[in-house]
Amino acid sequence: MSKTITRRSFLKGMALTAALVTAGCAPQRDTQNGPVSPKEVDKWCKGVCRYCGTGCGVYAGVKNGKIVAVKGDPDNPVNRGRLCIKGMTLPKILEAPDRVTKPLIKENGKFREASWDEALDLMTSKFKEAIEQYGPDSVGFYGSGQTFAEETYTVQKIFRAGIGTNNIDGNPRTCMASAVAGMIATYGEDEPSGTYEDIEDCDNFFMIGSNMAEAHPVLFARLVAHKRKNPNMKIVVADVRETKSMEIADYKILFKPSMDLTLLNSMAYVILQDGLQDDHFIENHVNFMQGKEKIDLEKYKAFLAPYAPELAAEKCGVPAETIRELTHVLYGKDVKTMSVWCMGFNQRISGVFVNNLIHNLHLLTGKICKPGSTPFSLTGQPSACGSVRETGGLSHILPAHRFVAKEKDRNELAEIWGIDPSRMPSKPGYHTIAMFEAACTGKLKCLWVMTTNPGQSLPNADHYREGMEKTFLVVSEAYHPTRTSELADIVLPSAMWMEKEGIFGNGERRTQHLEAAATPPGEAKPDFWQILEFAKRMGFEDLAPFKTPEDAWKEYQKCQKGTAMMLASYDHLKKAHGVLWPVKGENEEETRIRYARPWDTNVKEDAVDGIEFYGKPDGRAVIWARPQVFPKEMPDAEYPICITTGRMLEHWHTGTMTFNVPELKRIAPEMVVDMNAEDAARLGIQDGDLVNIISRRATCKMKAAINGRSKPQPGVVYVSFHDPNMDRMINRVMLDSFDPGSKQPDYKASAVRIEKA
Ligand SMILES: Nc1nc2c(c(=O)[nH]1)N[C@H]1C(S)=C(S)[C@@H](COP(=O)(O)OP(=O)(O)OC[C@H]3O[C@@H](n4cnc5c(=O)[nH]c(N)nc54)[C@H](O)[C@@H]3O)O[C@H]1N2
Ligand SMILES: Nc1nc2c(c(=O)[nH]1)N[C@H]1C(S)=C(S)[C@@H](COP(=O)(O)OP(=O)(O)OC[C@H]3O[C@@H](n4cnc5c(=O)[nH]c(N)nc54)[C@H](O)[C@@H]3O)O[C@H]1N2
Ligand code: SF4
Ligand SMILES: [Mo]
Repeated sequence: MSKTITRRSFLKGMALTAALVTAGCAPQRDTQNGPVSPKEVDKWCKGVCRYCGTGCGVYAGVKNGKIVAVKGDPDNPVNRGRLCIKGMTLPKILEAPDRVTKPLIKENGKFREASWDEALDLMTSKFKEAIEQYGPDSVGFYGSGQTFAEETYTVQKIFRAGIGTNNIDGNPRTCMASAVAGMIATYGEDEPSGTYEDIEDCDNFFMIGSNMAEAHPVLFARLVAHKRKNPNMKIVVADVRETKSMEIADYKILFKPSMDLTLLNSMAYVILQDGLQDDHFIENHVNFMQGKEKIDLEKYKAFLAPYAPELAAEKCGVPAETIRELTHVLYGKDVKTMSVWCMGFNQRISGVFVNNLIHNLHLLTGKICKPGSTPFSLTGQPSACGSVRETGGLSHILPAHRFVAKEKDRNELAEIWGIDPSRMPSKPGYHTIAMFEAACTGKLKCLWVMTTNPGQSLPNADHYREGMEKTFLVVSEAYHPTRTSELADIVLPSAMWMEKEGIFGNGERRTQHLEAAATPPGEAKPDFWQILEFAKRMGFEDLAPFKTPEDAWKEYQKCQKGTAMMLASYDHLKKAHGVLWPVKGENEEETRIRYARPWDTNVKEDAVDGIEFYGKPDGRAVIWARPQVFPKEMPDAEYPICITTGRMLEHWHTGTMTFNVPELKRIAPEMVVDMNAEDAARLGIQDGDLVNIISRRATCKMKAAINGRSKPQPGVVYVSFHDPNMDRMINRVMLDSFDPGSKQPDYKASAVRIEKA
């Protein structure tokens, strides 16, 4: 379906953005002293919003050791003072009544308060016991893209070089693993070549598998502002449901769930059939691959033949003439195009393949390495890049984009860390699903979970929750109870956001420093402190000789030397409003575009066109021939509907923080299931009726919304996963299939039946 924008719908889109994003200050209510105005604070401390991967700069207003106000940082290029509604209400997450303020130990099924010494002694004795009896791979750590870089860097070092296991994984596996694997397959290096500035530099914009209006609202505001200045620019939004992001689209494309591989291959077909490709770029900067085999352009064309628009149209649900038109609009000659995607691509059984396919379109047309022309993978969490992908926070990667599987990489690290290379475990660790499955089967004896809530966020949740009960579970949390902390044996109370100092790295390679501005409640302690205490008690103090996060950062910087991923120094980061890596020279100058001179000095001086994809041995990026893959669970007679899940503007993931903010809770007090009006009518369901969502795994019960926040196509329903209520906790329903390459779960396609409750 293609639709051209009317003036009225664009204005509606503008009004929407105004509601989503506000500039300026947000005074917060000081619970003791009544409202404070931003002028009355003792000081403003520089930091970053703790929610999404956009990475908006903030100033936190502090009064009597508490954060009582927040304002957007006007000098931060990401947001120039703007914040969305979640950013505006940040201080309220700190003062919540369910903050956990003392360590808790579970005894006979009940939690009791304990001292830090008692909790940490118990924790480390259990870890030591398991390691002694069952070996180092019987313990694990499950972390997050919401930790600080110093935290994950330190903990992964202790687990690998100390305990001797690669059982370090985290929620970016559920989020960014397919984007990482996609980029490594295509460029040999992780993380995007472009930056957010490409939004302002592009002529046309393609959003697919992303709902920026709700998930990256400040970036969406930048896009709307650009469109306002350039009314002729074309915005294409493709999704399996009508989303808020479509309200500003010139082309709204509704395609069949999981059939975007067919759509993108069809667009590649049109590029080559209509001669839109950049022959010089292809000749100099690209290889073609199919499986393990290097192929040529002719063979790639033959691979694409079954995806001709006339053959693809019916399969993906987009008319052939629309596929042709879109391809010309987005990838025609002499237009600068930015394409963005997020979980609609990554959270799929074919996540890596579909990532490759969008890079293909840019590589075929040479729309990369130039301002305004870039494929751009949006990152979800505030520091999935900075704190996990860069520090080595997944079971198969090591700090500074190194790999566990490469002996050279392990040896390099051993040398930097001053340890014998034999201490670096070479056996790959558990990826997320394997880790929680090992808890279910009893192989994983002890698990430390930090800054993530897998008891709610893992698919097939009932199953993995059983595993969490079985294993000795330690949970570092800011709140209690959560759907994970309730299953814990020990809960460690954590300082959060700007109650501690540290570094985040956002989705555009921007490294940013957060000042410690407020005092944590009760005995809550920074996660970094907890990690150092753990190291000390486990006998690995020598591996973490750090007093401050800055000490850890300095050592981490040594790991970056000589790699393509040089980050800025602490001193520089404290002053700057974020710095784009790789930094170069004495002034630590940032890099706007990777793989291209003059920006990226990792590129050889004599590289053709000043472009080199240096992650690959021959400096060439790869165009991959990747076929359509179908989800593991397709709708059938018994479960005829495809359920897809995701997020809404006002809430964050498992809701621990945002349900604590009255303004946000009021707007969306509970999650509902968005349904298509035709489906609802057929099933005798009216707006607001309670319905059962039944899958092969579990049944959830919630209200139906018809013409609600989003309008799914017939045969599709949508639920946000924020609600912790067991009836509405949608991950109980979802299938735990995952991409065989990236091991990222498919949260975007399970089969269900809907019945009026
Ligand atoms: N308000 C808010 N913002 C957030 C977050 C939050 O919890 N709340 N979380 C942050 C995090 S960690 C992340 S990862 C990002 C996620 O940001 P997004 O990926 O933008 O958000 P989602 O809603 O998960 O999914 C995006 C879209 O994928 C679509 N989709 C479903 N099936 C398919 C399919 O087969 N193909 C394609 N192409 N698309 C499909 C969905 O309909 C949905 O609109 O948001 C970040 N920002
Ligand atoms: N159905 C479905 N499920 C999904 C997804 C989906 O699209 N659909 N998306 C997946 C994705 S992309 C992601 S990123 C995950 C996110 O899933 P999770 O990471 O499990 O969700 P969060 O609510 O972000 O969990 C963060 C936890 O850390 C706590 N916390 C906050 N600050 C701190 C701190 O400083 N220290 C400590 N120790 N704790 C802190 C919060 O209270 C919260 O409980 O969900 C995944 N699950
Ligand atoms: S757009 Fe993201 S980073 Fe910016 S204020 Fe909103 S939630 Fe925070
Ligand atoms: Mo995410």
